[in-house]
Amino acid sequence: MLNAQERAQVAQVWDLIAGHEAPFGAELLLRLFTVYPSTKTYFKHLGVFPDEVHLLSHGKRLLEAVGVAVLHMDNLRWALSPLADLHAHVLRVDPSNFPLLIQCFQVVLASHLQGEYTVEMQAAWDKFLTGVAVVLTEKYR
Ligand code: HNI
Repeated sequence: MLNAQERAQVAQVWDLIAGHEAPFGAELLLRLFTVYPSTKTYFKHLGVFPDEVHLLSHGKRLLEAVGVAVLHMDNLRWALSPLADLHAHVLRVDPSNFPLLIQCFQVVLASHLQGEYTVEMQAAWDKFLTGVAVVLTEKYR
């Protein structure tokens, strides 16, 4: 899926996030819920204005799963299989929500890394996160 250079770029950016999954994940969710309020319908249990504790705890879980995906870039289908089951069969998240999350993810990375986040890194992360989304949504059929 990703070539050697793209893998290196994804790993290089992940090194900056690893260890800070909770704050990065919380910012990602806050952006997602604010920019695309319809995504909040899946998180009704967090209330109309999800508090910071929930954003941090769910954000941490989400980003930790992205970390697992980074470690298993070659075998995403295997590594994310239980999460794919959860999103398709239990949570029933409409697949159209995944590109929205990817877009917010890109904004989080760009706003933190600024000039360090090269166009090549953005392209590599787009390809990588799209691969994650494909795996998380393919069990819908
Ligand atoms: Ni997602 C739960 C990872 C996209 C809605 N999600 C999880 C969990 C992980 C996770 C990890 C926790 C699983 C557990 O507790 O066993 N989600 C991911 C990843 C992506 C993603 C890696 C995409 C890259 N999820 C989305 C999207 C939505 C979404 C796009 C809806 C807009 N996820 C949920 C909901 C839950 C969830 C809802 C359950 C939340 C809860 O509080 O239990």
